[in-house]
Amino acid sequence: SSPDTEGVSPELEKAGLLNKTKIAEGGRKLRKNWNPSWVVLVGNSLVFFKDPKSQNPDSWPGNSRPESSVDLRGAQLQWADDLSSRKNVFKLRTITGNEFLLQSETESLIREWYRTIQNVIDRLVSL
Ligand code: I3P
Repeated sequence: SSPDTEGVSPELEKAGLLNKTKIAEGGRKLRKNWNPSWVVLVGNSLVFFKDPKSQNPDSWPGNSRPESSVDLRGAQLQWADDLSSRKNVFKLRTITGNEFLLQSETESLIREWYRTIQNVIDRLVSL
């Protein structure tokens, strides 16, 4: 890591490949566009990458920077199989009204993501 960031990288909690689509921006509905995304839960944020190789914060901003990131403070999670023809889908809504669907073919995997993100959201409420 560079001298600038050494020792200040927040703890990496979880990382993996999920299917993602953004469905609303500031409360305004968007057209779905599902894509695989490398998702990293780090500190209070969920960070999305196109490149699965750059999950390590020490490499930011290396050859592959995050595509976007989401502040989990005040965010809401809910299962959303009603919002997609896909199975194993949940919706993440940010406090700013951005909405994402996250999906995996593997039920155990998506349940683990849900649980872990919900834990972070709950932890932030009590801070
Ligand atoms: C959408 C695309 C999405 C689908 C969405 C379609 O069509 O097929 O994959 O969402 O369904 O509208 P287009 O490519 O023409 O935009 P799911 O895969 O989540 O079902 P929806 O409109 O019912 O959300």
